Amino acid sequence: MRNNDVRIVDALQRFAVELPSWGFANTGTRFGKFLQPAAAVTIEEKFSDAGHVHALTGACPTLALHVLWDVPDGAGGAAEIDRLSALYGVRAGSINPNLFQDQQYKFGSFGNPEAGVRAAARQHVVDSIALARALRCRDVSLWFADGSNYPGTANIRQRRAWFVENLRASHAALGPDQRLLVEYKPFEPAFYHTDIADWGMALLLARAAGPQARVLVDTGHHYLSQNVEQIVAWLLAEGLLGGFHFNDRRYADDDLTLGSIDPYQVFRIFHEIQLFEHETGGPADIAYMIDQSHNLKGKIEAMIQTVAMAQALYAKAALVDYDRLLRAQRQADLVRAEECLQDAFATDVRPAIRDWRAARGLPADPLEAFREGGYLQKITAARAPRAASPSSYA
Ligand code: RM4
Ligand code: MN
Ligand code: MN
Repeated sequence: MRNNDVRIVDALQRFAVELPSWGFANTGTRFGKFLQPAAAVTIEEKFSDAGHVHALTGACPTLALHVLWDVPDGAGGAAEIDRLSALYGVRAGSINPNLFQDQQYKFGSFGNPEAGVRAAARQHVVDSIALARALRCRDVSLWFADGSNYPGTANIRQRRAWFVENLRASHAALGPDQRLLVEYKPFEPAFYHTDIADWGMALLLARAAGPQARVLVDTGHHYLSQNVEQIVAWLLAEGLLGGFHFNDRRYADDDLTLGSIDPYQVFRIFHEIQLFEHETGGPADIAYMIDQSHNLKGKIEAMIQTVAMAQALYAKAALVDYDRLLRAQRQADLVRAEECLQDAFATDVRPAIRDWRAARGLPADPLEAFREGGYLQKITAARAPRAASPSSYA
């Protein structure tokens, strides 16, 4: 047990997860939005909410920014972001260009048949890289809505070539310490083909882009029942796993709270990563990020719930007995090998996590502390009176 406590503390010490600015704003489904009076509208409010989550959990030092929604002036807005970072105690994290909302992107961005639109998309990415550099952010994270809805309407190979071209040009704009993360998704908003449909396409495009490009795995971007931890293991082996967008799903890209549907899958992903670290003797260089925007749950409450769940599952994965596991695997001792994972997953890590929090001056139960701390009441009073202002997202 003592040994377990040490492993849990080690795991918590090295685990950090990035919050999404859009997770604090009003969002919804394509059918409607249910507005929350406390939802953040301005970038200052998003920093304030993220700072509060970090103050309660100690695990979220960075905030992902969406260029169009948060820093529409690009690098010109960097000074204001720096001011907010200092004020609220969270740094700017990954920078997310927006290549899907402008009217010109109706038929795609990097894959658009019009050269002028492809050039505009490329320029937006280059500008986003400049913004990232001004903010000392390492990762520029690309998600494309590009694709087509009907067979025969798009030249798939030609679009692939345009993607290679634009990704190479974007990569050329990176500073020496920056990375380009390439996200994949097999459906939505395009429903016949998407230009980067799966991890294999993302891997090939990342390789074609250049040595500082990596693949980003959004846990909601797979076909049902796909083995995501196997993809993670392969990307680790290829040295191309750049980061995650965490969320749970039941059917499609549901963006549900992490671990709410299948906590064992998240555990298995963390297990593959920590086993890789154990075997290679060094940390895997991975950006853990949350990509959730709760529509019905309270936004900050759900974000704290997510962070606490991520910490607990990461800590559980740290408890796998590797010597026993690897021996059992070698001997094809199936049940014993499986038990190694199940024992770790079944361990109650909550007491050790509470102790870790207390030792760092954090509330033992961040959700309870949030409910009792008065922050929600304060921001509701301040934000509710103004006209409801839904975000432009989803
Ligand atoms: C996509 C994808 C991206 C996110 C957009 C808004 O489904 O997950 O990461 O930026 O949604
Ligand atoms: Mn995502
Ligand atoms: Mn998504």
